[in-house]
This record gives sequence, structure tokens and C-alpha cells, in this order.
Amino acid sequence: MTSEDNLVRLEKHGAVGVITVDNPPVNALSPGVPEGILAAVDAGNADPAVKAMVLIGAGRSFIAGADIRQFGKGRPRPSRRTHDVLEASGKPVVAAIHGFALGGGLENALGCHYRIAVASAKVGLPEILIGLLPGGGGTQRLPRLIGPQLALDLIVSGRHVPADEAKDMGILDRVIPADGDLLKAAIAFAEEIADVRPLRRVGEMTAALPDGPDIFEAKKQEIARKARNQIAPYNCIAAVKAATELPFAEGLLRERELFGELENSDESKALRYAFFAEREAQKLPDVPKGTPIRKIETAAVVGAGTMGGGIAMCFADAGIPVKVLEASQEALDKGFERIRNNYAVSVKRGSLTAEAMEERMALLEKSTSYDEIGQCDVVIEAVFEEMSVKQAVFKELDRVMKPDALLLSNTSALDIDQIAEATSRPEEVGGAHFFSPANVMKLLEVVKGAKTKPEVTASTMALGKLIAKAPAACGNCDGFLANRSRAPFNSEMVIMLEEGCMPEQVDKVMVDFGYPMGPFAVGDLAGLDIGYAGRKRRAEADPNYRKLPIADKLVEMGRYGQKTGAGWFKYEKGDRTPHPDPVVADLIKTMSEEMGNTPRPFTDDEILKRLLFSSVNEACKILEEKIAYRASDVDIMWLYGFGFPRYRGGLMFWADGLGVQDVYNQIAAWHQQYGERWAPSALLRRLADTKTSFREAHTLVK
Ligand code: T1G
Repeated sequence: MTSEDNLVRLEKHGAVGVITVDNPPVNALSPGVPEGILAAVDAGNADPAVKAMVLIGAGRSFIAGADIRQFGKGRPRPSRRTHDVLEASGKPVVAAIHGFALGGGLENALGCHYRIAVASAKVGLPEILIGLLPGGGGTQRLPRLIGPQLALDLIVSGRHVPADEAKDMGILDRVIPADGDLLKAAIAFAEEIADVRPLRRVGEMTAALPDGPDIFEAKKQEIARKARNQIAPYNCIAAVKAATELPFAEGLLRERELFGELENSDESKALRYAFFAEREAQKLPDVPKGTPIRKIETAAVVGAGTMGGGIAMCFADAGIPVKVLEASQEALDKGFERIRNNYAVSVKRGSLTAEAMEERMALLEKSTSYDEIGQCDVVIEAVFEEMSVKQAVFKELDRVMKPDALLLSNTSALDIDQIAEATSRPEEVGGAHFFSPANVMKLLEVVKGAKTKPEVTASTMALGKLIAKAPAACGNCDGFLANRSRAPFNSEMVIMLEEGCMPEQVDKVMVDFGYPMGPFAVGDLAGLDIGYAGRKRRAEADPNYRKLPIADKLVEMGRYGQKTGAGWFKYEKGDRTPHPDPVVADLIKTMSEEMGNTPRPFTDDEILKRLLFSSVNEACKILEEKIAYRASDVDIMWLYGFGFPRYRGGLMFWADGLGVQDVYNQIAAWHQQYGERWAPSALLRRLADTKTSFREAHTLVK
């Protein structure tokens, strides 16, 4: 039997009815799939020849969850829900899991009576990551199956659980080798339990609370900082709590009520947007479908400094052997010591085992000769940010690297074309801009040079996914996409001080907005001397460059930030907590008066919009110049590169929430008040005139 749309089929293997979900690419529960499952379970129960059933996914995965694109469309709720019908079946059903069983996928597996998986499978209830909660019985069944504490941890973290761990928890009954025949094993399992009665129904179990402190209050405390301004985490907790207090049927109703509060929330809309934006970034309009992707099985990094070491760790973390090349053994040893220390911190925190650390260290190989890296599939240059130094490196890479090696620079702003010109193969050169610390920050900014061929760009994007980054592509300009769009934010925050604003107010506004740290505190952390050097370079190159005298003065006073115990804020010894400093307040007051300004109060709203609108305007210029493909790529850069709060979707998604017209009007008003730096971009003007959203801005760029 096959459903009309071929999404679900029931086939008999002896006395076992096998229900196969076939909805590529990930067997999401799109319209037609639940209906197909229901029809198959009904048919299996009606067929006297069927003694037991198996639920399995075709292709590369079990069921990856509800179809996220369907939320918010007001689709009527089904009268019969697959996980409940599976559980109520008069004949046992075995869920056979490979790839992923996530969200509604795992919830359907929990409705089955047994669960078997291949060792490479992963299961989870990641709904919280898109601002939802498991709305298909997961908050009621999982606590009954594995206990409220474990269920609470999994549902509030949304993490994917490897099969072996899931078995230890009690989610899975059996795990077979990754290369085992899952269907065969599941059918054998079904035959084995076909006559076992009573049927083991998770909904009939109880979720016993552990003795001791209230685990729900403890979880709320634990997530308080990260869950600021969000509701989904707290609804997840409330739903699991209901599983420990209410009979199953009432618990399901409570779950549905709590889910209903989330489906149309701004938080969930933003998080669902971010989910698809990250995937949209993989689609490069100017890279033809079917462009070959080069294999990456070996890597080399030139430079063992902070960035080079961090980049090398990304490869080791992904299980890819990587050679690290430095000019001297001493520099290499120092770099490897830093890498080892980084891993040791993770081991100490418990996020990495000592064994895994040694496995990764074993993938890292020291080298002091270019001739040793020539056969690597990719090489990433991460040396000092000085063009002549980079060109010398690329000249050597051109000499030694095999013809189809990817030649990538980690430069954060230097001209990729100029770097490429140092080689005889500029079409093989591109940018792979990591963000510090490279082994932690997920953003990979993939920069296309004028001559970079599509295959190199596409292969670099694939490399980003391979090393678990969030890649997004852009064209070549000063600062590329991320840092160029951020630059106005960085200057506007200091210019506001000239008008009497205080750094602590700016930081509070941005932390309340959802940033993990305020921008002035971030500056103190990174080191104010770095920005100072950059401003001096730009001032020498551009006589019209808008200087930031207060920021320059701070550095000239020796206040570099945390590393000198004082910057925008002061720091107690051994404590990274930023404290407002009267010295800075006096400096701001004195210098703003010297500039002829009368210090004035700022509203939080003005501070927020002065910072973010300045970047929205720059992003429109970047889109207009075709440096960025689309606004959602700007959002990926801001989410993963600058810590923009994910539950607000991203810089441009947030701006769309305010409306293009209002953003334009405010920028036009600041243009009148402050002059050229606030001149609205031509694209922004066109968006306002045509009532086009930022999200669709690229449609106006020809
Ligand atoms: N709905 C719709 N499309 C989806 C999807 C989903 N759940 N999951 C993936 N896709 C698309 C994705 O956009 C991409 O499309 C393609 O499939 C390949 O995905 C009631 C409410 C499963 C780990 O949150 O985590 O169930 O770009 O590139 O890297 O309680 O996809 O090809 O056009 O990510 O191999 C809960 C989300 C939903 C899982 C595979 N489930 N998906 O990663 O492939 S809510 C999730 C993932 C829910 C119930 C609740 C990953 C993956 P395109 P991909 P991948």
C-alpha cells in the first residue's frame, strides 16, 4: 500500500508490516506524511497477516521532525496524531532509526513500542532552537521514559544525542553497528516481540520526580542568563513539569497549550528565519548548480599564531589531518603549546575527554618547510596582516601546492585580489575569514576575489560545513561584508560619547537587547590598541576619515582594556567585571566640551538605533554593490560573527520588524542632523519608496 503522494508506503515482510516514510531530503512530516503514516498503521492493524510493524525512513534519515515551513500558516490541527495512534496500535511497532530522529521524528518513535538504531544515528528534541517546544507528546513521553531530569536537560538544550548515549538513557532499546542492516535487524526485533503483551506504551508510564531540590526551579536558574527575553525555554520547563504532575491525557493538553503560546511568537519566527537563512547562505546565485566540490581530506595552515592555531584546531576537531607551517621551530612550539592549552581548558571544563584531546593533537603536524605541505587539499594562510608578508606566503604556496589545492587567506580586511596577484593562479585563491577565537566562533566569511572561480568558492563553502562552521559568502572590498557592515556601529558608539553619552549606558542597552557583552566591554576584552592602529592607518590613507579623538586619547593614556587593567572601564585584579571609571567620565566630559558639544541625555532607544541603523544603512550599500547576495547573509554574519541575539533573527530581520520606512525616516533625519555619514544609501531610499522589505532588497539590485 502506498499513499497517493508516494510519501509513505506499507510493505509486508512476512508477518511484519514495514512503514517507510519517503519524503526527501530529511523525511520531514510535511503535509501528506502524517496522513500516510496513519493510513499505514490502520492498514497494518486491519490486516490479520500482520503481527507487528516497523516504522523506518527512506534515504539518509529517519524523520527529522515537523516541516518547519508549515508553522504559522494556520494549518488545522489533525484530529488524530500519529504518535498517539502508533502508541494505541493493537500490534507492536518498532521504530528503526538511522541518520536523525529529531523533534516530531523522535516523538513518533516515542509513540512506538520499541526503538532500534544504527550506531551513527542521533536523536533529539531540538524544538527550543526554533523557539518552540516538542508539541507532539515529547514533553510528556520523554520524562516518562528516561526521567524528568534527563528529559529536562535534553528538551531545554535541544542537543542531538548519539545512539549509544541514547541507549544508555533508555531512549533506545537496541543499537546495531553503523554499517549494519537496519531494516533486517528491525524486522527481526519486531518478530521477536510480536506476541509480547501487554504492549509497552510510554504514555502509560509515570514520570517520577527525583527526591531533592526542585529540578524545574534549578533549571530556570541555570538558563536565566542565556534565556533572557525569551519564552520558549520557560514553556519547555513548564511542559516537562506538567508530565510529573498531570495524568498523560491532561499533560498532552497542557503541552498543546504551551506550544500554542510559542508557534506565532516573534521569538520563534526569528529563530525559524535564522534556521533557513543559514541554509540559504549555502546557495550561491553565481555558482552554477552542479559545480564540482573539491574533496578536502588533508589541510595545511601557514602561521601558528592565535588565528592559525585556532584554524588548525577546526580541522583537527573535524578529524582532518592538518600541517601547521611556521617560519621557526620556536614559533611552532609556542603555537602548539597554545593549542594544547586550549584543548586542556575544554578537558578541564568536561566538554572534551582527555582521549579525544590526544586524538586531535595527533592530527596536528608541525612543519617548517613549504615543501612538506604541497599535497594538501587546502591551505589557509594566517600570517601577520601585512600585504607584503601575505604576498610572499602566496608566492611560496604557488610554488609548492598541487594544482587543485584551495589557496585561501584568513585575512580580515586586506584585498584578496592583491593577494591573488602574487600567484600564477589567482582563480584558485579565495578568502576564508575566521573570527577570533577561530576554534570557537562559528562564522566563516567566504570571500570571492575578482578571479576566484566558482568551484573554489563553492568548495570553500563546503569546507565551512565540513568543519562545522556557518559559512556565508561575499565579494571583495575593504572589510568584506561582516567588518564593513560593523564599522559604522563601532564609530557611532564612540561619537555618541562626544555628545555626552556614557559607555556604561551603551553597554547596558546592548546587553538588555540580548548581546552577551556590551560593545565597550568587548573592546576592552579584545584590546583597544588594535582598533587604534587601524584608525591611524585609515586616517593616514584618507584625509576625510572621521577620527575618534576620545578613543584615541584613551589608548594614548595607556588604557588598552583588560590587558592593562583599564580601558573604557576599570578592572579589579583578576576580575574581568567592567566597572565605570570616573577617569573616563571626566575624559568624555572634557573632550566633548573641547569639541564645543553640550553633553545631553540619551534614551536607550536612540542608542540602540544609532548603533544598529548605521550598520543597516551600510549593509544596504554592501547589497547595492553586490558584495552581499542577500540581506539574510548579512544576518548570518551578525548572528555568528558578532553575537547578535539569535531570537531576534539578525540585523536585517530585526530592522524589517521595525519597517523599512521608519528606518529610512530616522536615518534621513540623522543625515540632516549629523551630515554625510548618515546619508541614506540609494538602495535604502528605493526600498522605502517601493515598500520593499530588507529581506527582499536583493530583488531591487540589478
Ligand atoms: N522542516 C523543513 N525543512 C527542513 C527540516 C524541517 N524540519 N529539516 C531540514 N530541512 C531542509 C533544510 O532547510 C534543507 O533544505 C534540507 O532540508 C537539508 O537540511 C511537532 C514542532 C536534520 C540535522 O528542528 O537540524 O518537529 O536547503 O541542510 O546539514 O514537536 O536539517 O536543501 O532547501 O540542514 O544534513 C524539529 C531541523 C522541527 C530539525 C540535517 N526538527 N533540521 O542536517 O541538512 S519542529 C528540527 C536539522 C518539530 C514537533 C516540533 C537538519 C538535520 P534545502 P540541512 P543537514
